[in-house]
Amino acid sequence: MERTYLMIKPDGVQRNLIGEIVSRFEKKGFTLVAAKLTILSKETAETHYGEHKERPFFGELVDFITSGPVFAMVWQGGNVISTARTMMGATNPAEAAPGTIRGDFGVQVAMNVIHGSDSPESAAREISIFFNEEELSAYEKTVNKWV
Ligand code: RTP
Ligand code: MG
Repeated sequence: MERTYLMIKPDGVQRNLIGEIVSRFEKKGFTLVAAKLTILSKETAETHYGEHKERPFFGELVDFITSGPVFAMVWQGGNVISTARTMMGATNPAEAAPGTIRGDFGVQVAMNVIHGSDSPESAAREISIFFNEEELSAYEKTVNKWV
């Protein structure tokens, strides 16, 4: 069963969107296997976004993601990595389709509400940055046979 790392960014937490966003993934039929509210250290943020360290916006990205609590989550389900990215919408909320999380709730590219792993390799790497193996609850929901 596939797993992905999703993170509600500081703007989403400040704007009281945790419940709305968790609800979308629950209703879709995915299973939450870990979650916590946490403030990232600069080191953790730089590790998480390491692929962007040469980009001009890297400093702003790290400053923003460490500016307040994030809601870190691991979700499980069939094809969850790419389906979650579809549900999130385009990186720039101005271009994200209505009905997607970024399309419905975002305006600026820097404050685009949510992060999601973009590949199985990223998911494994990112999950291990934020959660220990013991924090991941392995279980099955019987309702999932219907979705
Ligand atoms: P994320 O990693 O946060 O899920 O977003 P993503 O895959 O859709 O986009 P990515 O290319 O990985 O970019 C990471 C984050 O950097 C910010 N960004 N700012 N100022 C800019 O031009 C710019 N471009 C990207 C965004 O907040 C993006 O989510
Ligand atoms: Mg990315």
